[in-house]
Amino acid sequence: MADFSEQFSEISELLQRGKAKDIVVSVQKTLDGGAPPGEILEKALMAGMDIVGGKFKRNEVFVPEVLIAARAMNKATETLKPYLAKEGINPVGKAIICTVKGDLHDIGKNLVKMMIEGKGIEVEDLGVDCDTQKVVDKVKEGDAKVLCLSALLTTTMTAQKDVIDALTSAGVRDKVKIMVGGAPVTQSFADEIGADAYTVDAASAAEVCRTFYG
Ligand code: B12
Repeated sequence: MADFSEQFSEISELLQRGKAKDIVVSVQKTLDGGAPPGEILEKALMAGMDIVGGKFKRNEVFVPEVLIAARAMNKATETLKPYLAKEGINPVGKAIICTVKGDLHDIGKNLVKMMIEGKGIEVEDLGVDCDTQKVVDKVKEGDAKVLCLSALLTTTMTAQKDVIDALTSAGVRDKVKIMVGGAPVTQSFADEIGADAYTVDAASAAEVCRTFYG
């Protein structure tokens, strides 16, 4: 088994420094060298973002640095996408995803979207800071079987409950299975707000999502 640890730390470094162009080149080179895409995601990109997260928490870096690291992360995951999403040819069904009202974090959402697409499910992305009413309208109009709600702040995770309550009031709660996630979200919070599923990461989110399509 080849050892890609040097390439992984190079990618992690580039992510931390927010080098969007260089990281794309480095990820592609590492893929061409035979590294498994899932390992690049976990051991290089997520590992790099963890380091940025730690520094952010300790006030060693600030919002602008985190933003450029996030941009590099999104570019790098775009490069990985065709390699991760290999299963689906004919979509087995549709899902909706968004980051809830008041919340601008989209890296986790984008990863969940990508992994679900990899299971052959078409995903409509309503973006970040998504209005609760917009989600309700989409569920009403659409043929989506699953709704995925992402929240990264303790102050916005309650908006996941707002969406569920609004769907219930609109009489369409049972049209969709609702999955919730994001760093502050837990299984017990998911149970408390009446979500159908919670998972801790994108890979298991995709596994669970796929089960809702029979
Ligand atoms: C990047 C980042 C930002 C970037 C976001 C850029 C972007 N395009 O996303 C910017 C700079 C904009 C930002 C801003 C802020 N941030 Co911020 N940010 C982060 C950081 C460093 C990383 C988040 C991330 O992308 N992680 C990597 C991804 C892959 O992980 P993830 O999102 O958790 O997703 C995984 C799982 O949770 C799961 N998942 C995610 N969504 C879903 C959905 C479903 C349905 C399922 C099943 C699973 C699932 O799967 C994913 C992949 O495995 C975190 C620190 C951290 N360690 O989390 C802070 C953090 C989330 N931010 C924080 C804060 C405080 C803020 C600000 C308020 C800072 C400020 N003072 O302005 C603002 C708020 C802006 C807003 N209104 O949203 C705090 C939140 C504290 C709290 N408990 O509420 C954190 C924890 C940092 C800290 N320790 O203080 N931030």
